[in-house]
Amino acid sequence: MQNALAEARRQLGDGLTVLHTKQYDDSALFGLARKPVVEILAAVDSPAPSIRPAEGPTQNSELRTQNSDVVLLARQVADITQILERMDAGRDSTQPDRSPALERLLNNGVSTQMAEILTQEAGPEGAAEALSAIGRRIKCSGPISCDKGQARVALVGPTGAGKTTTAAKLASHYTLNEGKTVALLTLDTYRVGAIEQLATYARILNAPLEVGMCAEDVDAAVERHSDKDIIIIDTVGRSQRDQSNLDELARLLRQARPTEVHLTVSAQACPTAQKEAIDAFARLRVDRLLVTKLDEAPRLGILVDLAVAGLLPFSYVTFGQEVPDDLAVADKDSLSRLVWEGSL
Ligand SMILES: Nc1nc2c(ncn2[C@@H]2O[C@H](COP(=O)(O)OP(=O)(O)OP(=O)(O)O)[C@@H](O)[C@H]2O)c(=O)[nH]1
Ligand SMILES: [Mg+2]
Repeated sequence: MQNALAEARRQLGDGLTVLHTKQYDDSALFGLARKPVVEILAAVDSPAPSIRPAEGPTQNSELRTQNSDVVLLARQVADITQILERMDAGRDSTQPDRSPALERLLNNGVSTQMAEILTQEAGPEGAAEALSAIGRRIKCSGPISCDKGQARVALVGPTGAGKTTTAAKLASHYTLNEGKTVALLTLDTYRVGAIEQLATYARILNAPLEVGMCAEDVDAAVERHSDKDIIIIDTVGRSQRDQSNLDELARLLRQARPTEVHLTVSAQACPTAQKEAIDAFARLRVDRLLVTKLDEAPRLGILVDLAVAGLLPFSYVTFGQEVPDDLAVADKDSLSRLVWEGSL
């Protein structure tokens, strides 16, 4: 990390602002030649335009003094005119001048830094330009991929994010709408009622439910359902601050050899908790971001910050408690519009 920061400073200068850092193992070559990778997202302020004193053609000191007096007076007049214009427009003169686009993004919950970057890129007014600036930051993975053999799809994330409900939605959708064979595997033997919650859905769908208490259980369950198109793996909710329990979950999950790991975060959680979750759950090799509870979130601008913080593609979004209806495959244009509109 230190080397990477030094390199960033060498390339961008000392005035850089680090927006985001992330460290992970590169799992190229089937994990044989794993090496640590450090990602740094940094911004550099462009230098402020320098104000030059008016250049007079004369060397005469009296004239130079008059010149600088005129410059000073002109600045004061300009300042007063600006204040009067703001008062005319009924705006608070103590607030910095914000473009409508910047104002809108901030109201929608986009972070100040991100909103400024987006409006610099898009210009002050245009919705189309703002939408494409947002869209450039949002990547989507598409739905569960079953093309290359069995998909083993794990949902991990903080407590109460909506993992079990989303596991049920996915299982219902793929069983009822896509005609796939699905097995459910839960690694949540910790929370009271957790197994029963998923068992109810499994019964309705007539899908097998396996419980993985230890590595051997998980191995056996995966083996037993090797003929299924999809195994959906629900996991215990863990706080992003609980490192040792996260390690334990990582060990158990590895045993299931998931082909996709979706970090499930609630759109309604506070931005700091969402970003902490992205950092903490990275050790579980998450490769997709699944955002729940869009219906409950008052300000969806945060989606663009999530996209940049995680550098992960969005997989699905959920927007209600109905199984399986309140689930959709994430789509770049719709997510960009949600950031621009602010809510559903
Ligand atoms: N409004 C709304 N509620 C949701 C959505 N998804 C899940 N919920 C509700 O959120 C609550 C928690 O959902 P669970 O699926 O149990 O969450 P979990 O992540 O499995 O929770 P733990 O296993 O305890 O970590 C339940 O009341 C769900 O009905 C959603 O998209 N919108
Ligand atoms: Mg659960």
